[in-house]
Amino acid sequence: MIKKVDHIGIAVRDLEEAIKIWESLGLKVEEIEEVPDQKVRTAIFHAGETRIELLEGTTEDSPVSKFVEKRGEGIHHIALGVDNIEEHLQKLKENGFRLIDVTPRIGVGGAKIAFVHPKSVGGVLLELCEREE
Ligand code: CMX
Repeated sequence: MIKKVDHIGIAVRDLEEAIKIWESLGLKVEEIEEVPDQKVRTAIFHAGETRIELLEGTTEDSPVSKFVEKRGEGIHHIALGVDNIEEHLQKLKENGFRLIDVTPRIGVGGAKIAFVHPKSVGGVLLELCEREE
């Protein structure tokens, strides 16, 4: 089951500068976490129930650094919260979606995550995310 939009991922050049912008909007940063496996540093906010993750690449070859170089800062991905990520990945695969991750990895906050290629989702990088609530 798809439960909700788990979060919106926003690619930024400089995490501290981006935090200032989002705090000026009236949100409060809750946590800053580095995820070496994804080569990102992330700052987590909540706007009501909606989680927002600012993402800064930590290496030149980070997917986020490459995105910012090529397309500039902005919305990087949308994550759908699901209850059984392996089952969802299997369904998407059967329906012809191009999976970036065939098996889930561990992402921000210890969630199980997997990405689906934007070329098969109408230009949107989609993340599936299963987390303990
Ligand atoms: N949203 C929409 N389109 C995107 C995109 C994004 N985030 N990133 C790349 N694209 C587009 C590119 O513009 C390109 O389109 P064109 O061919 O029309 O120019 C196409 O997808 C392929 O891009 P590419 O530059 O050839 O491929 P990359 O080497 O940049 O890889 C992607 C793109 C999506 C496969 C790679 O970024 C990836 O594997 N992402 C998943 C992991 C990830 O993003 N981790 C960081 C976040 C981690 C977290 O939140 O925990």
